[in-house]
Amino acid sequence: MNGDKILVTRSSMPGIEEYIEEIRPMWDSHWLTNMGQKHQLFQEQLMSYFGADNVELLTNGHMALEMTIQALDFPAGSEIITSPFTFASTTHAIVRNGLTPVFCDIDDKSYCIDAEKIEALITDKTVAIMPIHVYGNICDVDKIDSIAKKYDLKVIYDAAHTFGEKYRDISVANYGDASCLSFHATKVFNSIEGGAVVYKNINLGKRLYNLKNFGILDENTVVDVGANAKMNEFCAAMGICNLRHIGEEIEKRHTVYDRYIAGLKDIAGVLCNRIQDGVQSNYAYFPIIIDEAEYGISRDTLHNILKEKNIVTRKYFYPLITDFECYRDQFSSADTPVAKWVSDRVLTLPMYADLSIEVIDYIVDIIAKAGK
Ligand code: T4K
Repeated sequence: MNGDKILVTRSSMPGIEEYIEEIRPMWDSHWLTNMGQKHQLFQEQLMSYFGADNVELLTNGHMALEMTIQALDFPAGSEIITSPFTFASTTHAIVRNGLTPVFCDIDDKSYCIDAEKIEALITDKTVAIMPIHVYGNICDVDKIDSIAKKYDLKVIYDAAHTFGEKYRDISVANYGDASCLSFHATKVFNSIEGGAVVYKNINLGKRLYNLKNFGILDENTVVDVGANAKMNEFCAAMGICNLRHIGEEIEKRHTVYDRYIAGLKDIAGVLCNRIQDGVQSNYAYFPIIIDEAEYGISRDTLHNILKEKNIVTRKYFYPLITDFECYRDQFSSADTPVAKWVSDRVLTLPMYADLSIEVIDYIVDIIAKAGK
């Protein structure tokens, strides 16, 4: 270890020459954005990668969520059932569409929505369920699907953490009416900034395409109150390059995951996230839960000890959404006790493809010695 900080993640990048080759044609075409050739090619490559008929590219994962909700045209005052153990984006996407989030608690193993608790929250205003595949753990897609069918609800998955994952040999992006992915710099797969919606209904796609370009249909016709959420050519080119290396990227993360598990599995009070049956994981994050009673010190104390030794961990996801300043007057974290419990104890350790065995062992050693 040298004195450099080890951050919670580090963007994967192709070789610089590879990227330059990919963007070189733009110096001839001068075509930089607005659904150019790279956009088209990246979209086609993703359809093939996901095994999906329909993929719409957007500027980021947040706009994928926000525009999917807008495109579904829910009546004002509608409610969407979601969970509060997530990044700000999920709930903000609902609220920024003028709709009401209804918070369901999470499962204590997968950290995803507890599907058994969804039905009790359905009212005559419920229009959709927006579950999150937290850390790339997969929600109970069968149960959610059957509830959605029974009550005629849409299912919009926040699949921001799932790139490259399969569940029962199907790309995770194919579940629900729509799945929204993030290609942010911090993700397993990045296009610098970027996002996509994988969807089933062709009309949803037409609206998304329109909405991301100000609602413009043609030169003389604007049919919708859209915004600007188009992926530019430089981002699409980065996506094309990174897609060539995604298999190797996930394999390296797998090695990191295995090394952490080997080092941490026997430390009392440190609970590791386990890969679910039937899931081909992308090893997106490495969360641990600190049970202070058994471990001897709190999550926050461990966070600080690691920080003093230049290891920057993050509390994804703390505080709980319902405790955010902008929401705490409207919701209570007491209504989702499991989510609150997890949020108060979780720490995500550094995780990226090139994290060395030496550094992983150093981190494990600190964690092993910090407890009682
Ligand atoms: N839904 C869920 C469940 C999500 O987790 C997210 C995003 C979204 C929706 C929305 O998707 P996007 O609209 O973002 O596509 C980060 C990311 O910005 C965010 O994408 C991600 N979730 C969230 C969990 O983490 P911060 O504020 O923690 O990022 P930041 O800037 O502190 O970066 C973390 C570490 O990553 C840095 O310490 C170093 C490394 N890094 C960061 C950047 C920006 C790099 O290596 N390269 C970089 O360019 O939110």
